[in-house]
Amino acid sequence: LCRWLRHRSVLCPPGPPAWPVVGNAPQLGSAPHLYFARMAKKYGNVFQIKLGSRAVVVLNGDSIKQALVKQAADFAGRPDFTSFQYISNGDSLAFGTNTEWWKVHRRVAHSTVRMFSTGNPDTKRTFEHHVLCEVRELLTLFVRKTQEHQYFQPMTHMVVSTANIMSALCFGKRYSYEDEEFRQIVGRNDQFTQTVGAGSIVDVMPWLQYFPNSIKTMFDNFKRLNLEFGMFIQDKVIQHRKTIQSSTIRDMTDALIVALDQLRDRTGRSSVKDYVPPTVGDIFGASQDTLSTAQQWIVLILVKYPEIQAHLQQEVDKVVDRSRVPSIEDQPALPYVMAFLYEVMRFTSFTPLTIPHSTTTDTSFMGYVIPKNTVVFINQWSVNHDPTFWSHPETFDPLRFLDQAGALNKDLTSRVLIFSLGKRRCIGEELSKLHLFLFTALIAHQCNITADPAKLPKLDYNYGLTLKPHAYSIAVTLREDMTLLDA
Ligand code: HJJ
Repeated sequence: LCRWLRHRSVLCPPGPPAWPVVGNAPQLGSAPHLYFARMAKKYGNVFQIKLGSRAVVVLNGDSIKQALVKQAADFAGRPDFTSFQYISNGDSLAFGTNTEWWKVHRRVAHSTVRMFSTGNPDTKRTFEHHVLCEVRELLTLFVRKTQEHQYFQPMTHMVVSTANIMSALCFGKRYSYEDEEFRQIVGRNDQFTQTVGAGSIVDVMPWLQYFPNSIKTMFDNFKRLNLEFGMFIQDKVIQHRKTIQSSTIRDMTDALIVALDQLRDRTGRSSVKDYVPPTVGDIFGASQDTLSTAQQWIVLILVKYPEIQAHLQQEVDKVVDRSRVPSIEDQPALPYVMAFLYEVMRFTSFTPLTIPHSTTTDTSFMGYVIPKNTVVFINQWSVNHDPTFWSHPETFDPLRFLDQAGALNKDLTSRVLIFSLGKRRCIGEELSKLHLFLFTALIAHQCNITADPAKLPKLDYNYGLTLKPHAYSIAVTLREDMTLLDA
């Protein structure tokens, strides 16, 4: 098709030569976003590769805004990838295609998330309370682990901790750190994100799943985890439907039941299936995975750069004395904490590529022709590490976001791309930023975290939809007194 188009003097995006059968898949390596950034230097921000037998257009830098904002409708699709069909039985909002019904549905999901987090001062207060309780549990556990083992691995505990906050909002229930069932449900984020990340091998060469090999094993595990996750969610929704009273909405599941049932009646779509489980599944699954990943990076960076940890503590101490704990209202007075968070998002770019997009129609884009149903990868990492915009992009430096007067530079923070843009942008952005602000301010106020001096922390990671840092060990001690633990 490309050759034919070139003949007719309309152009497909350029790109590296591809092998038969596998295409460019072997070149992706262990960090596809870095390979894509190298190819963008060579071929430009819009280039094309082949994965298996499929053409994939990769967008970098400024071209991303053009596609997702200016030509939003053309780029709002999702590919028919094999792995996506197993996520909530193919009914996931995030992985599903963009239809009229989907738009209404997304709006309901977004307002439900807001209703239990950043929607108004009351919901913010409740949300803050959940975060505070979970951070208190987490730090109590960390201090105990440090007393018992000196250095310990904090990663899985942070998964349970964030999952608990979201479980409280979604289902009105938290779990103990020892709860085996809950750890099973939220303990397989690595498998999930590796299977659905852009460039995942089963999606571009689906026939591999039928041969007995490591890809088949991985994919079988992925199917099992989605079945078990789906059963966990389904069970929650059934329990909620049994006990719901529309006069008192207890949690997000109740809110979604009311809103989606109403919508179903109003639009006369009574035959339509129940979209509550896939919607609450997306919200719970996405938030616990991404927020725990963010926390893992935050703690790793705090021990990697002790001087930055000290700087955070100094700022928090200046604003919050020992008689209380940091709260939402302190945010405007803590610009360094916010600068730190933006730098964590920029530097790690831990969602380096968004969930893959596809074109919904034949489209002409920045001088190229892209046919309908072409897979499109969005390289967020390339925006956050563009050396023509950021000075020393490979240096971790929160101060880049503060102006001369020490205030947060909003023009710069808005240039960090990690929640995507346009019709598919994240619905949890506000919740996430609030959660991570509270988490960071609370741990800076309450404790010292150090790395095992025998094993210096590295910033290596495993690639997937989210980048997970490799396992590391820390020690946690409380700072001079015990405000949080006594509270
Ligand atoms: C999950 C981890 C899961 C779902 C959903 C249904 C919506 C990071 C980015 C977007 C998030 C994408 C979404 C993920 C949904 C998970 C997550 C897991 C089962 C699920 C860019 O999250 O282990 O299992 O079933």
